[in-house]
Amino acid sequence: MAIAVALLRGDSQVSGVVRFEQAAEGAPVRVTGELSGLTPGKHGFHVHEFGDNTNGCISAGPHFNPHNKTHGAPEDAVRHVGDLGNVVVNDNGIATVSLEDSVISLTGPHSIVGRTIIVHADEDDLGKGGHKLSLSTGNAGDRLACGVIGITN
Ligand SMILES: [Cu+2]
Ligand SMILES: [Zn+2]
Repeated sequence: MAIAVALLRGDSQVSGVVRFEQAAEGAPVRVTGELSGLTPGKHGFHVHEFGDNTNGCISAGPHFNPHNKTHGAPEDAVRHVGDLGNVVVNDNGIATVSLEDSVISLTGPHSIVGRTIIVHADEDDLGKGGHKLSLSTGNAGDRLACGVIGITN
């Protein structure tokens, strides 16, 4: 069992904690947690390439994309490894994160450990919005909060 955690913070009031659990190498990663301070609705949620927040969330670089694919939905065959879709925020500004993903990993070439998880200002269009940014970022807008993913127990 591998477990990792990230504390998300940013320039805004948005914050949260996200946990990642993987029973064994090759098993799906269970992602759970809670984010607060967001506007109600959908917000893009991705793993970005770098574990660097020195200049805020922008230092985390682009979506984690080791295979040079275009942006997509978590269930798409063509997606970035880091594409986790959207979180859904309720009327109290809270998003309860609960998802499972079989592409990200906590070990090996798809490892997200030492990279950054980001929640965005806008909805990720999952590559289907027809915007010039749809196939790179899902046009998800500003980076509201981010945190480096680190191993824990
Ligand atoms: Cu992102
Ligand atoms: Zn992406």
